[in-house]
Parts: sequence; C-alpha cells; structure tokens
Amino acid sequence: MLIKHSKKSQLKESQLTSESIYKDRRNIIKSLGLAALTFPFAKPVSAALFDVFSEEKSNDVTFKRSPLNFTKNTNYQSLTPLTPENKVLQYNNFYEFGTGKGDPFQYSQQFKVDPWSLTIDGLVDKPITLNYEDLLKKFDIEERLYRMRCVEAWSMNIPWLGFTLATLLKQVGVKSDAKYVRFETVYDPEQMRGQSSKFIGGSINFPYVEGLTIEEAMNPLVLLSVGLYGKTLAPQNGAPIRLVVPWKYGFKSIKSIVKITLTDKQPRNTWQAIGPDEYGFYANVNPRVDHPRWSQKNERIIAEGNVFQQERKKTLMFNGYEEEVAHLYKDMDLLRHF
Ligand SMILES: Nc1nc2c(c(=O)[nH]1)N[C@H]1C(S)=C(S)[C@@H](COP(=O)(O)O)O[C@H]1N2
Ligand SMILES: [Mo]
Repeated sequence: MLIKHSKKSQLKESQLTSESIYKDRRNIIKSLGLAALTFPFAKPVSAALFDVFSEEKSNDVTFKRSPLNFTKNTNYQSLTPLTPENKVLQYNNFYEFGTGKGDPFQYSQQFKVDPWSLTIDGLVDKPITLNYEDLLKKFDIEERLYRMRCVEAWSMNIPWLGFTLATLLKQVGVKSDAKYVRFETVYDPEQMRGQSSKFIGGSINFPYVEGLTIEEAMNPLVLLSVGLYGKTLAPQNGAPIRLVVPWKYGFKSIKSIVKITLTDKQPRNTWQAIGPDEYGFYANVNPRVDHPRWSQKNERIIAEGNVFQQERKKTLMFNGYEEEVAHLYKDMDLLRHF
C-alpha cells in the first residue's frame, strides 16, 4: 500500500513538472504546490546525496588555472579557517551548468574563457570593451579573504583575487544621472547546458542578470574577481571575471560577466524575477529576515568533510560587514526592502 502510494505520488509530481514548463514562470511555483520545495535553490534529497558521494568526480580534462601576480590587501587577511580549495572548486551554484552542487565542476571544464569580451556601457563618459588579457593585466590585482553567505544558509571563507568595481567605474566615468549598475552573464547555450534546457537550468530565463545601486557599486568592498587561491578562476567559479559582494547573499555575486551597464532604472535581477516574494533586489544578509521556506539565523560552514555534517554558526547582520555598509541603508526599512 505505502509503496504503491508513494509511486503514484511520484508520477504525479513528474507529470506536473513537465507540464509546468509550458506555463508562465510566475505560475510554476504556485501550481506545483509541495513540489515547489524542489526549487529554486533546492533539490530532491536523493540528488543532493548523490552530490556528496560523488565529491571526488574525475574529469578527463580539467580546466587549467594560471598563477596570478597580486598583492595581499592587509585589511582583509584575517579570516579563519579558509574553506578548503577543493570545496570552493566543487561545491557550487552556477545554474548555467545545472542545479546540482557538483554540476558546475562536472560540466564546465571545457568552457572557453579566452577570447572574452566585457563591455561597460550605458550612462558612462567613455564606454569600453575589455578583452581576456585586459581583465588580468589592466588593473592591479589584490587578494582579499571574504566571507560568502549563500541564501540557502551555507557559507564559505574564500581568498579572492581581483580589483574593486569602483576602480573600473572611475575609469569609464559614471554620468550623474546613473543610479544603478546592471550586470549580465554570458549567454552561450552550446557551452552551458543549463541554458539550453529549463529542466537543467532550474527554470531560469537566461541570461542571468544582477544589479546594484551606484552607492553600493562604489563601496570599496565590491570586487570584480579574476581569481582565487592564487590562480585565475575556474569556469565553475565564474571565469574569467565575476562579481563579489560579500555583505549580500551569494546570488548577487554574478559569474562570467560580459556586460556592465550604467542605468537610471532598477534592474530586475534573475532571482527576484523568479520569486519576488522570496528574493528581493537588495538581498542583504540579514538574520532577522527569514526566507519564506527556511530560517536565515544560522549557517552551515562548508569545511573539510561531508558538507551536510558541518558545524553551524550564527549568521551576522550584513554578513559581518556592518561597519562598512550599514550607512548605505540607514533610511531604509530592511524588513520591506529585503
Ligand atoms: N551567472 C550566475 N551567477 C551566479 C549563480 C548562477 O547560478 N549563475 N549562482 C549564484 C549563487 S546562488 C552563489 S551562492 C554564488 C556561488 O559562487 P561559487 O560557486 O563560486 O562559490 O554564485 C552566484 N552567481
Ligand atoms: Mo547562493
């Protein structure tokens, strides 16, 4: 009886899922009911377990990362313990390559990062396009150890390499009517399996888009990262260049950027478009604002060993960067502007 019952409900769920991809994305979550628990930012337990046990996945070809020249920024060197490099490289969110934590590593090793083209345009004095070499050579690269807090309630400590977004924005000259910065990830379904299938790509409408206010973008904490752990980025971490905004949930730190546009309109970011009740524009780490489906008061620290048997710690307001960024939101109701 029980077995039969569970089979029947499984069948129902998969039928619903396949029908739903033809519906308006905004209706998917509602129409699925319980099955909506599988996404966004979640997946069936069996699949999640598979990721853990397949941690030591081998690839025929592993992307080659090159050593970078950099200086250590002494203001951001004390953060312990660092997340082991293999976890930073193999426990990822990058829906362009699939929704499983192991998918980005498994399916991105042949991703081409050179040639690359990053255009900065919109409300700027001097629009520019940077090629792959420019990204690594045009700016002085520094190392900063930052906390990263995913909206799914896990966290890492990562030694990033990069330069501040403010450095780049000052170089192109921001016009006075620019109020927001919009970022866009590369769109290349032939190289990114998630972009060619709604199932594989977690029902996202690609390209992935993110945004910051000008004041946020100019904050000296915001990095454009081109590397980590002393070497250039791997594709699964957003090679050749990605954003790092340490006081916001990880999904704001958009990967593999091809376009940065200065604009007077608030960009509609990818996760807000999918679930406006669950993900906002600001997405500041805030233990007082729970996700509708889980608490944000604590986080699982990704360290050595099984990713589900980790120590937990209390989540800090603005992910511990309150001193640097609280002034940006002093007149804002953070319960409403989540
Ligand atoms: N283009 C793109 N950028 C993305 C994502 C994504 O799916 N696509 N995932 C985000 C999420 S949810 C997190 S937590 C971080 C994870 O970065 P990492 O895998 O390098 O640790 O990347 C963010 N940037
Ligand atoms: Mo995330």
